Amino acid sequence: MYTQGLDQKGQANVSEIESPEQLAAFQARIDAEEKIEAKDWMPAAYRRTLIRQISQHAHSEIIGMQPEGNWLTRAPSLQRKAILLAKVQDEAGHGLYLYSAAETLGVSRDEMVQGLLDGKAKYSSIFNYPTLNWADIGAIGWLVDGAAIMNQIPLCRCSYGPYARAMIRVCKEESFHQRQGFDIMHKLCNGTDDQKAMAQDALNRWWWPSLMMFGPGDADSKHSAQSMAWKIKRFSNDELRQKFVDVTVPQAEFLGLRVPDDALVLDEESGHYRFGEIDWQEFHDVLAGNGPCNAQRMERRRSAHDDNAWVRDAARAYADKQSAKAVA
Ligand code: BYC
Repeated sequence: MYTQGLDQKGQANVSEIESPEQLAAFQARIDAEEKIEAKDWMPAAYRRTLIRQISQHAHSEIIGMQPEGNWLTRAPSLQRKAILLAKVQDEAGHGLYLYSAAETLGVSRDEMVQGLLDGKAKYSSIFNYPTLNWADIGAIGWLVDGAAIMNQIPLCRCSYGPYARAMIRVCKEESFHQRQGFDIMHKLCNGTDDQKAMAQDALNRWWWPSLMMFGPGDADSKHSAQSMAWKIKRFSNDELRQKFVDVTVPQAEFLGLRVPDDALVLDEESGHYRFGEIDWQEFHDVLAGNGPCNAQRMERRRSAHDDNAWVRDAARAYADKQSAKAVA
């Protein structure tokens, strides 16, 4: 049996006695590409890793609504506003599927949300950067959703069934998001000189943070080896980052934009782009809460949670009434 809950650091608190035979049988199922389902036996550390990753992923979707929500009232046309509204609603939906997938592992949504509100649980570094103009919405769709797809398509083959299945719909929606972002960039790049300059400025600001989304380099990624052995992750952080650069640089060229990296060069032999050094100090500063918008994002999330307490109270009162009726 396992005990559930989150500890002081927001990590799943799971304890269990595990025999070498159980662990070997579990790894054999993983190696045979069997899906692990919610009621199956699993090592405590596998459960803990999934709760950590899926809840951080869910928090990212929810916090990720803020930079784009900022532009809902300022989108340049009714059509752009409707598209952006649909995209931001999709992100909320992704958060909900992911919280549900994590709940199958024995942690409650309330606990996960509390971990975020208390600042104990992480969310993606990328959402701590500001959206200063409309081109940033294009850059987010193109680069941030583009990076998200690169990372998330392999998660559709994750060994944990509920997470893998949730990711299939998420990825379909992310593909639409990426296309709408590219479409915004394309329009701007084919517009006036000022519009093209806006697109270039947005690329300049979002390029490096998008590369950081993939996480620390493989040598510094403390969870990767185990997560890959468990087939939670199918590719390493650096492999996915390289795939993203290889796909995205030709797209920037097609738009007539310059990727802000003097070291960027196509290695003809390998077919891969070599790129410059990522500023890991900036990444760690953002993770430590010192990015440009960390405080603002958390303050907004906490106030939204408090302002909407009445919705949770009303839903709870309704559910209580319904279950009282069912008993009567
Ligand atoms: N930001 O050992 P590592 C979206 C943390 S949502 C913050 O490599 P792992 C979208 C990492 O958690 C985008 N923290 O870890 C939404 C770990 O910390 P802890 C989110 C990061 O788990 C709306 C430590 O660094 N996507 O796409 O093997 C609109 C060591 O890292 C970051 C997901 O969550 C980061 N960038 O690999 C548009 C996808 N990177 O937990 C778009 C699912 C690393 O030990 N998650 N850290 O305190 C994953 O694939 C993996 O968790 C990661 C990290 C690749 C992110």
